[in-house]
Parts: sequence; C-alpha cells; structure tokens
Amino acid sequence: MKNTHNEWWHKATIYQIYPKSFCDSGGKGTGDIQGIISKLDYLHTLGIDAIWLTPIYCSPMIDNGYDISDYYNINPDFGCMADFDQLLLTAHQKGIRIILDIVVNHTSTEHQWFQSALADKNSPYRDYYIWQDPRNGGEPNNWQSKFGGNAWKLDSKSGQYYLHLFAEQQADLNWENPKVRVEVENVISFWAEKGVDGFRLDVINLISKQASFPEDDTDGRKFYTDGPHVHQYLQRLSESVFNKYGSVTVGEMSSTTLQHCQQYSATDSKELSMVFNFHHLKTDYKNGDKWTNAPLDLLQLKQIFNYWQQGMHNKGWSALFWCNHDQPRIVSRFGDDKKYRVQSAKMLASALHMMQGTPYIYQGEEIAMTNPHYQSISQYRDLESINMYKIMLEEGKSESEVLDILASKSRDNSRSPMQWNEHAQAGFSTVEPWIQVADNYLAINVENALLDKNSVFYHYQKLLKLRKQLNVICHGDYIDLEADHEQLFCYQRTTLQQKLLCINNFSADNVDYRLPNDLDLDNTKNIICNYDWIGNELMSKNITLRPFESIVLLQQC
Ligand code: TEU
Repeated sequence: MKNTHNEWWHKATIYQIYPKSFCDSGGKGTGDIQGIISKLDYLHTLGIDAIWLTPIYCSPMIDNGYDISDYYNINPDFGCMADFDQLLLTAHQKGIRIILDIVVNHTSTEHQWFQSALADKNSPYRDYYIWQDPRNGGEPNNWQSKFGGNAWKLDSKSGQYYLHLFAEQQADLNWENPKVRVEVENVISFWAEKGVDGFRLDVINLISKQASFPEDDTDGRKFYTDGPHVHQYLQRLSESVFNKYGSVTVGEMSSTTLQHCQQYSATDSKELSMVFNFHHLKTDYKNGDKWTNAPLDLLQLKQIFNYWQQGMHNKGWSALFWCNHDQPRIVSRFGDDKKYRVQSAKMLASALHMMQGTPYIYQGEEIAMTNPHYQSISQYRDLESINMYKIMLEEGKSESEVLDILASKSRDNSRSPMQWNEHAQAGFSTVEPWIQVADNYLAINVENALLDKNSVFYHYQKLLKLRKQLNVICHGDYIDLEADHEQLFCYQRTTLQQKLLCINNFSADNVDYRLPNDLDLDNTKNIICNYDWIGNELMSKNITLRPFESIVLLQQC
C-alpha cells in the first residue's frame, strides 16, 4: 500500500489484542473470538481504527499461536471460521479494521509440511525447512535460539539437523525454496480475499538466512537478520498480494537498522507500510542483556527516539509502541506503578503519541494495567520465561534473583488476563484462567476507568482524537530539546503552520524548566496534560513540572 501523504493509517491508532487473555465468552479460562466481539463497542469508545489480532490459527500453542499447524483454519480454542467472519463483519460495521498476524518465518513442527518432511527425506516438503548435516559430529553451527540454547535440533532418523531460531517446536521455513514463497502468498491471499484489512508480519526480517550457515562470535543473528534476499522477498509479496488487496502491513523487525527500515517502509512503498523496531525497549538492559534488572537509561532512550524519528521522517513510517504481548507493562517499567500510576501512565502515553508514526495500544495499556508481580515460577506459563528460569539458575543466580528478573522482564507480564471489572477473575472468565489475574484488579479495571472522567482511558481517548485533528502530529519534523537532561524528555514537532512541544517529566521529583525563548506564549495552548491546569493559559516561561507531569503545548504559527 502506498505511503503517499494521506493513507488512512497515518492518522490511525491500532489496538493489539492477545485473544487468549482478552475475554472468555465460554467459561473455559481462555479468551476467544466471541469475547472480542462482545468488547467491540468498548474499543469503539476508545476511538481506535484497527485491531491487530495475534495468531488465531490452529496451533498446539507451545508459543501461544506463534507455532502454526494450519494457516487456513481457526484454532478451536478461539472459536470457528463463522465466529471469525462475524468478527470481521461486526468490526467493519463499527468502522474498525482487522489486521491478522502472519507467522511465516517458521511453522509448528506439527504442521503437515514438517510432519511429511520428517517422515520421508525425499518428501517434496523436506526442502520447505532448513536442514544441515552435522559438523564435527555435532550441531551445524553455534547459532542460538531466541528462547535459549542452540538453534539446531537433531532429527535422529535422518541424521540431519533442522534450524529453529525460536522454540524447537517452531521450525524455520526455507524461503530459498520458491514453493515456500508461493505457499506464503497463498496463505495471505486467502485471508485478504476474506476481507481482512492488513497483516502484521512476525519477525519478517529473519526470513533470509546466509546460505553457508557460518559459525559466529556471538549468537548468529548477523547471519540471518535483514538477510541477503529479504527485500526482494518482501517486494514480491507486496506486488503479488499487499498492493493487490490494498492491505496495510506492519513488519516486526528484530535487531534491525534504520537503513533497512527506511527501505522496508519506504514512501514509494515497494515493501511494507510500516515497521516495528525494538531499540527503545532495550534501554533498561544491562550490557544489552534482557535478563538483567537495570534502571531506564533516559538519555539513551531519547537518543534512540531522536535517531529514528529524524531518520524515518519523509523516508519511511514507524509503528510507535511501548507495550505488546512480549514486553512488560510500560507503567511498571518506565513509570511508577504505585503512587504515580495514573500520572506516569498518562505521561508515557503522551510522550509516545505525539511522535510521528502509527501508535499501537496493547490491551490493558489504556487503563494502565501493571505487571502482575508474580512471585513463584509456578505462576509463569511462557516457554521463554520457563527456559530462562532454568538457564539463569544453572548460571548460578539465586532463585530470588531469578524471580526478581522474571517479575520485571517476563513476557507473561503482559499476558495476565484483561481486567474488565471487580468480579471474580476480573470479569475475564467465569472459571480459573489459564494464567493468574493480577491482584490489583479491584482497583484497576475497565469499569472503574469508564466511570472516572480523569482516568487513563480518557487520556488515551483524547490522544487518539488529537492525532486525527492536528497535522503537526502526523507530519511535523522532530527535534529533541533537552538531550542531556537527566529527568525530562522534551521534544518539538514543527510544520509551517504549527509547533508542538511535548514536555515530560520522567522522574518522581519536581523539576524546573524554562520554555524555549522563541515560543510565543500568546499563541500557545496547553492541549493535553496529566495534572490540573487553570484554564489553558501559560502565564510564564518558567514552569515547574510535578512528578511525572506531562504537558503538550501547541503554538499556531
Ligand atoms: O517475537 C519476536 C522476538 O524476537 C521477540 O520479541 C521475542 O519475544 C524476544 O526475542 C524474546 O526475548 C515474535 C512474537 O512477537 C513472539 O510472541 C513470538 O514468540 C516470536 O516472534 C516467535 O514467533
């Protein structure tokens, strides 16, 4: 789909649903499609334009649907095809588009292609996957799985190894094989033909591997990230499917670069509409290692946003996000999930939503849901968390240290059930859910948020409206105003007609700030903030920001 100046998704906000944890309509303890349908009015009230649904296809659910065993059918845990058709229709009637998750870097090892490849070395499906002979009597190389351990698994029957960059039940597809590329086109066309509006492409920048499979001095990622043919494969998909159906597309880009992202989402749109990257969410990693507890490095966070906002301006298009189903809750992470939960959640929302790109809201973020603060390994469900628990203990960390790290870094932090109301199980289900509800649901839930006109929910609602109203949010350029400030994150967006200043206190202190000299106070309004302000008037250039305070000033030029 072309990135010309007026694409619908330039002023849109997309809401991510993780169906297993969203709403259970059937007393099973897991969410489902009918549950989603029952909440469409709520999402409509929030003001979102589209829903991204994480995978709903048939799957053994080793990785909650990112291990697909049949791309053409709905996982019975979530419902059936008629439920999906009803969702599509009802959402469309309410003006909400549906974006499906496409996982084509790998399939489940239960997929019939892989089963056939395993059963017979001469099967036409053998070459759908990546097989290598042993080297020096062991794994073909030292590449690491993203979930821990070596990325190769021996098939003892054939004596060969297959590659799995994720779990061993997720075998990487061989994109060098043209038949695989045609299968992928067929899968996506099938859903586009049904009327699905777009696709989120899971780890799509990992599909093209360096064919010689060399040893690495680290984990191997440089040999498959943004690999040799990835742009060519995406151009082909775009020509044959996305442009044909007018699909919006967002690629999940793991450990990528600005230059590649400019090309993936270039304004001439030969590849994708927009891209996710994760660099800003590695600013609380010690030495680049996720499995550590380190405070946010605000200077680094600002540098990264500055680099990407300026680098993508007029070149590509970014997906903006703090949260998703793989990330801890942002209010617990970069905010304060206790005393200043409401203020810091609103501040974080404004800080992100005033940037250029398409914002994504992950279910529960709009009511400032927190990490669930699980305390025992028995509360975790995520395979990555359970693997890392074992690995960290083997490395010699104490159990309490490991549990502390999981409580802040585990993917399950975002997967606890959506908190709808103060009934048992937070209104998510009538029975015990597959993963425990956070115990703060009596205070933090949708019903309360809707009743409180000062809630985080209404702050998000207002941000979504502002994006639609103000061109400067969509098109303005970006300058970081206080790159070296240890507590404030202030940036300015400018077009010929408007100037927007987004000023955010990332600390629990009062912080003095002097507004820029060239700001014309008489023509400036405070358009959204998270503390009471008397009117919209700014009386002086010297202001004091309260803990986690955020203000957004708009000057008409
Ligand atoms: O995630 C890709 C990815 O690399 C991560 O964000 C991953 O969770 C992280 O590296 C683990 O530390 C995508 C999906 O979003 C994720 O849920 C899947 O598990 C993964 O791909 C495999 O399909």
